[in-house]
Amino acid sequence: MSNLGITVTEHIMLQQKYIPKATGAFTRLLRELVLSGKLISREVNKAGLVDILGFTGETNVQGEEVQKLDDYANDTMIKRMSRTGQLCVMASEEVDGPIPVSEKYPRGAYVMIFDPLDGSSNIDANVSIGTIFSIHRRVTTGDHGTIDDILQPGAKQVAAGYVLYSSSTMLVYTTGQGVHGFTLDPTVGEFLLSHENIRIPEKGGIYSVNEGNYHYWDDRVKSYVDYLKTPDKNTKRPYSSRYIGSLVADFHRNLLSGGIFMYPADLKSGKPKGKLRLMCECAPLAFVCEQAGGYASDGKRNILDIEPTSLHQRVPLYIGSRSDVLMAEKFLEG
Ligand code: AHM
Ligand code: MG
Repeated sequence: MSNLGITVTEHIMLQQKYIPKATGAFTRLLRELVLSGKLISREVNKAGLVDILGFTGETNVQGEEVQKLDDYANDTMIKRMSRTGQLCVMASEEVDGPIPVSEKYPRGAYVMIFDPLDGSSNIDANVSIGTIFSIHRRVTTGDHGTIDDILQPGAKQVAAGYVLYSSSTMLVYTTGQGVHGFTLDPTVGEFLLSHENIRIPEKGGIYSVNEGNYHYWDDRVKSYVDYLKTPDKNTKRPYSSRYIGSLVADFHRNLLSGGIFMYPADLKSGKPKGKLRLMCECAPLAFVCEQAGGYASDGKRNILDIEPTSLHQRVPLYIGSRSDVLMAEKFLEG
């Protein structure tokens, strides 16, 4: 019988039976995450109606202006996830260092890293945005978790996914048993399974990149993008260009349709530098992508194999259909 239509909570509980010695702790954690996604979705949806749009006037650790919805999403994630008693420490794109779990709550065996509202520069224009999350098992043994629990390679993730706030709100997640997508039915307030076992096409026909940065790219990146635009019937080129400028939305479209999303290193700051953050953006999407049959690279190596050295580390990102990302790596070899 098809599972379509079952709620995400039922799905998480069904998945639990595949995890040896599962105690239910992980299930409780994911359930709270689902609720956080619903709360953020509610605020995003009414953003145009109440005085919640606009800047708070503060800058975050990345030097960007913080918007009120970013604040709300960040607070919601921290408060709700702390209460589960399943986390020992957290990290957020919006917060400089590790976020301890309040003394009021017990500490648990997991670590959560998140980008509370990715693509938030798009909020004012009603463009899709998303929450990205990554869960690891803790590796330290003290009372509280530490930065060592956070700085683990993506390959160690036990779960990852995102909530996409768009024409409908979707939750997509993996616990290493494939990738599953749920659409929020606002009439009943439940995420219902709508995309079971998502598989990304081996090769796509879309490339997504901010081509305005072309002149700041390395020649090898330019050659790859030029190649994608050069007509050739055998390899179905030219590819179509699609770029929203909202990572979750760009990634999600390519996950379903096939293609490659890139944020190459550029020379805007004088030295080659990627924009996207390894821990809270690239690694979780890389895990989702790999579980769907795709691949994510920094141009040379698997994103999931990178040993992080700092919490807000940025890396170049090439992610999507396997054969397209492998082709990008080939071009970048030089
Ligand atoms: P954010 O986390 O501050 O919102 O920045 C990340 C966003 C991604 O969603 C998107 O892929 C990228 O920045 C777009 O960058 P650009 O405007 O340089 O193309
Ligand atoms: Mg972000």
